[in-house]
Amino acid sequence: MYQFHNEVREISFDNYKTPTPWMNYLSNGTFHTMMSQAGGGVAFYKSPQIWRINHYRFFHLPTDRSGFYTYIKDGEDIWCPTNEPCRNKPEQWKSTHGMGYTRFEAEKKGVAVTANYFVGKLENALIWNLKLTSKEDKTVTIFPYVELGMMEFMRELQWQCYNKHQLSAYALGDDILVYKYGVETQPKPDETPLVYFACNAPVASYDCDRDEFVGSYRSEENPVRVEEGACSGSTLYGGDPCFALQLNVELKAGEEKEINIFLGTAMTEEEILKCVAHCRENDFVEKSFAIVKEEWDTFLSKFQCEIPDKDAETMINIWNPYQAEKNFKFSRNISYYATGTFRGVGVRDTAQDILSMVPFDLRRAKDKLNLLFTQQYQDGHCNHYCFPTEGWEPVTRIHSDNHLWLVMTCYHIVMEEGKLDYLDEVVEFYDGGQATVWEHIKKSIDFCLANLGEHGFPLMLSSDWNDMLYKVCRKGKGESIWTSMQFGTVLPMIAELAKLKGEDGQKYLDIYETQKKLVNEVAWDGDWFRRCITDEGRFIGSKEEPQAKIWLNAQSWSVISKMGDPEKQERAMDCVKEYLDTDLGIKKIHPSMKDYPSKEDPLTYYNKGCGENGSVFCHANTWAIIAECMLKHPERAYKYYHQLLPMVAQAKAGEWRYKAEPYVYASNIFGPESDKFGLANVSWLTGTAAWMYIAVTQYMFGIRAHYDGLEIDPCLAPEMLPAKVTREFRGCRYEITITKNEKVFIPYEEGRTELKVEI
Ligand code: IFM
Repeated sequence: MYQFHNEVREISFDNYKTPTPWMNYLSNGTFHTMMSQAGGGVAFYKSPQIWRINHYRFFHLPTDRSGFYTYIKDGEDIWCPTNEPCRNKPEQWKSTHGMGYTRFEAEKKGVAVTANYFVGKLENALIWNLKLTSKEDKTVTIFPYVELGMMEFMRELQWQCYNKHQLSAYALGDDILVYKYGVETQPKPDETPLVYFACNAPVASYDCDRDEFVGSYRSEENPVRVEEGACSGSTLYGGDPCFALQLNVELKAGEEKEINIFLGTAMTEEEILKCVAHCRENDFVEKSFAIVKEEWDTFLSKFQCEIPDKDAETMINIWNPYQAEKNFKFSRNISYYATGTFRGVGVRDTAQDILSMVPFDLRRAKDKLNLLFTQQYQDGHCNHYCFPTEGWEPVTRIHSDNHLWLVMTCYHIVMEEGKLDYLDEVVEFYDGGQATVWEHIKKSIDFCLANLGEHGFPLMLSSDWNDMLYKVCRKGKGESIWTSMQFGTVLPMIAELAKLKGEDGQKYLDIYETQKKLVNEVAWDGDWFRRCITDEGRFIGSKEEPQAKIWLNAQSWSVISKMGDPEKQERAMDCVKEYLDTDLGIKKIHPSMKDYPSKEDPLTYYNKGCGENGSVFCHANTWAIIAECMLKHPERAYKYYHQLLPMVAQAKAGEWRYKAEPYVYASNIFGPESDKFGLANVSWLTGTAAWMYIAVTQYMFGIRAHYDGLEIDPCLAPEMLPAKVTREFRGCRYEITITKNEKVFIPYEEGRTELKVEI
């Protein structure tokens, strides 16, 4: 079904019928497209919530419609290089996802088409680079097609019947199609672009009215105009819009014809004319593609490895950092699973995503973190989500963890840079006033400290990292033992920063000691750490409870925070192995819940083994890997890491059980208490991406940035040894060869550009 081609950083598919659409993201930072292996997908300008360009019918059958199609009419034969959506299929076909592009190679009756899709830096447009050849002289008619939608997907669902009459799609001159989303009360009319569709070949005709092009009781599978061989020249001032072009192409035997299609955005018609003229310049497409390639080459070259485990190598060098960058960019906004309708920039999620950007691009990391600081209030707490592009009001729920993630991310930025300057950047508070980054993170600590519960642990507030726990704290008394451990993780970080700044760090270490004592004395259950305390004072995650007796995070973070007494850490992680490991990932809790603590008011409505209720929660697995590395258990760390490599988990579960992509991590995998054990869910946009990358690079390889140098503290199993790693750090290329698990520290030396290290 698929094959990796690591030398060119690609994965190819020889069958379009994957169990679910297997996606890629094409993006220049402003114009974005999510595209499947069969050409389905969705394009948007900046935000899929308010500037979505085409329809993508999430969850509706048929799967993966609509997309970016080109119909080839060769006599009576009609087919698409994307394979979908025509029923008539090419004789030969292959598609490929690469770094920022997706390519289709197809052939039928002597006509071969290569269609390369990407979004370049030079214009905000999805470029479809088509190369056609024929074995004999032929004239074919080709129809590039996009089904447009209302830019605001939610408004479309609610108000389509009226607002569709405020849309227009028309021709600018003879051969550029324009779509105007002119709907009243749209949130940002002045920033809403026009959409254009153009190409660099003569246009015989076009359609802007979807129903004219597709016809009645038909679909994108069999548009009537394609069957008839000609577009109708329709425009649309009210109705359901589309872009379809009719291009009559003469092919000479053996000669290649190149045609480029541009689906782009610009603010005015004048600007569209300029953009299209630019797109049509001779070397525009080639130049644009070269930039995409070069940018990804440069980005990924910052950390590369060579190890015996080739699946791990594929993920570390290519797909894991690529996926993490998409999370950084899109947060949890839009994927095959997330409809891009309501989730903005989540403070908790994004702060974690930034961690994986730190070694790649400090400025990008800082700018994103600064955005999160704008969501912080003077008292130190944060909004939960914000919508900087859409301009909507944020979600203001107060969770116990959001503000603490800011401290961790800030710490890692400073460590990577080896300078304190970032702490002096000034950022506004959400409720007025401004402060330096340093003041912001101190407020995070203050807030946590000001919100401790009866037992002394941080109050859960609206929940901690685990969304499901919102019910234990509805009366405002529930406490989070895990947040105490998160607090305990960042307290030494802020203490170190304070010391570097010449301020008192001891007070943070004192708080740490108090929390640590509580963790060991109050949270310890005999064999593992309990998870939280309900409003009523009931301990969740205890042997005494009938269900959900053990929770993964409370064990892994007892190690990460170094709060658990050493023998308790060991015992807790042994229990993880014993009760939670499934050999296809580690479950988040055991046993899964049903009607717990009561049928009337259960903690969760998730079925057993699904999502938050006893699935393999991949994001949380990363912390177990880190914990095992910190305990110096290389075999166990490797086991947990290896079994979740997407291609490994997929092979083990079976392609048709696992279903999701074998090249990116999923958020969760149905656990053994479900009859769908092994089904992966919510791929691409998940905190797993950032943390899995951190787990392997910073804990398994053990390459960690410190203020005054680079620490290499590997915890590698024999399957990962010997390891050769190239890591860029403060302008120096470190070529590191690791043959054994021995710690070294390399003090930073200014001006050094290359260094070989052998361990
Ligand atoms: O931490 C959350 C995240 O914010 C959204 N997905 C689920 C995670 C665990 O509950």
